Amino acid sequence: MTDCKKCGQPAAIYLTRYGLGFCSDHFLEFLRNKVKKSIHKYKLLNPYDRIAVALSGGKDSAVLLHILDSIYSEALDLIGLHINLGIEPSNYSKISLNLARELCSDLGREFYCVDLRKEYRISMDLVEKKEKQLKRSLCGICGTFKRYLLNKYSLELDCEKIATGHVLDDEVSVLLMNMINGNVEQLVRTGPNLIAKNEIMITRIKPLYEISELETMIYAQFANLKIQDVECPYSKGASSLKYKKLYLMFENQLPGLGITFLHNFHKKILGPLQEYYQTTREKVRICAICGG
Ligand code: Q46
Ligand code: ZN
Repeated sequence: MTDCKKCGQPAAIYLTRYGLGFCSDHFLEFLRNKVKKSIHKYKLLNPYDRIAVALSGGKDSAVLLHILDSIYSEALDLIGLHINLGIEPSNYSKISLNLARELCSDLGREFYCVDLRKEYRISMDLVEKKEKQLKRSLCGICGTFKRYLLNKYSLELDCEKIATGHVLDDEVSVLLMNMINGNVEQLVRTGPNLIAKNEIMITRIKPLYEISELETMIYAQFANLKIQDVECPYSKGASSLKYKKLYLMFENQLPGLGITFLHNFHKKILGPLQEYYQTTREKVRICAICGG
């Protein structure tokens, strides 16, 4: 039996990637410190920022709010922002909303919910019924609604930034997907700190950028967080899930591959790619203006 690296008590978890064991309290501390390091490294936060935290009711965003609240308690003004997507099967949206609201109330943080049905008189249930007539995937449409509404309401709520619960697994699998499909426009817009380019956009930050989904799962369990345990009924067949499986296959063969890929992409590939993208975009714009 392994002991906790910090206190010598029997370890509740052994992390093969680091070769370290921790009791539950010291695992929570270990993960908070990891997030803190990413926040400093990527300059994600300033003291007394007002931050909207996109809360889905699921584990990653719940862990994000819990960690930010634990690290910064008084030093950040945190607001939970939830989008009710109107998904009735398995009571999905109702349960998600209640969990997100409850977490904010437990932590004494402001909570705000935006209802898709009130905004657009549409729900994801209605979108699903029309799926065959649509050219985009359900998750693609849902993602656009969410990005737009999170941006709009975090600005209306006078927030400086919006924090999302994207974890390492999400980032690596999306990078893989965009590289394989040659989506340069998407590739140049990745990273933990997406700074707003104008006043109608808000800066988007990802404090869990270097944290794996397995780590958020363990954190949620050790911190006794109540989280949505039902999968979204419309997630089946989503291509992002297929790329995530592909990534995990690689990661199982070569532990640490994901974080190395992410670091190398940002250190060595992103800069030249952004330069290339700027020059080619400029050419297209010139052609469009002169009609050539
Ligand atoms: S809620 Fe929406 Fe997700 Fe459901 S329809 Fe897809 S994107 S899976 S995170
Ligand atoms: Zn310990």
